[in-house]
Amino acid sequence: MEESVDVFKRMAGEKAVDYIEDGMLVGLGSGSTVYWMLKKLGELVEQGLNVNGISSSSLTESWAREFKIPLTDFSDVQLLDLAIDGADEIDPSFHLIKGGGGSLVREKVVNAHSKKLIIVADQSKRVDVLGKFPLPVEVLQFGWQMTANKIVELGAKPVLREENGSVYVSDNGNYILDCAFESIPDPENLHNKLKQLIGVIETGLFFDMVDMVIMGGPEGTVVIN
Ligand code: ABF
Repeated sequence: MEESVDVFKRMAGEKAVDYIEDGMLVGLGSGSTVYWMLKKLGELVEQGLNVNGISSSSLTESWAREFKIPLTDFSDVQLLDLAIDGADEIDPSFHLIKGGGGSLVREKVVNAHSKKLIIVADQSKRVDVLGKFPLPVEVLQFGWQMTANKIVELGAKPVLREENGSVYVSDNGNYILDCAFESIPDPENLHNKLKQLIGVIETGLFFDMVDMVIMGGPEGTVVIN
């Protein structure tokens, strides 16, 4: 089972490079599905494809360097042609939960400054209503307990993320609260309420951004737009 999920991620990630054209500025998302996109893109770059990427996490940056994908940053670039990213949950309206890998803020910055966003995922990420996956919310370290209390008032059970026995610190130097809500039928409304709380930097709810979803599953890759 574990093995087939990896195969589905690989199929979706590799398919996404079909949409990358010569000369494009590409937002490079994060996660294990995006890894396969990067690997394939590296092969195309070696064969002469001319692209420049902007990474959404330090791990993505290290993979991009490994695969010799040229990188740039927002000091040089106003708008990307295409961003390709993963997701933790995708609902039928293409609302997303992201941030399981801890890079939600940079992913949102990159995706928001792209003309087009493609999400790559294995089919297990598809849900009817968001919320089974605890919603990652990036918060300021200072006073994070107060921020967590306010999030409880919105109906969640926030848990401070840890990694290898230590508190997890994002690429931006912040903490992440993984917030279990019963379900999230109105992602935009919840996002707006969370963003009003002092101490909340960003939420892992993404909406009105996705143009296409490429999903890997037993039937092969399915492109939904
Ligand atoms: C990133 O990759 C995150 O937003 C998300 O947590 C993760 C998706 O997971 P996967 O590793 O399964 O592709 O885009």
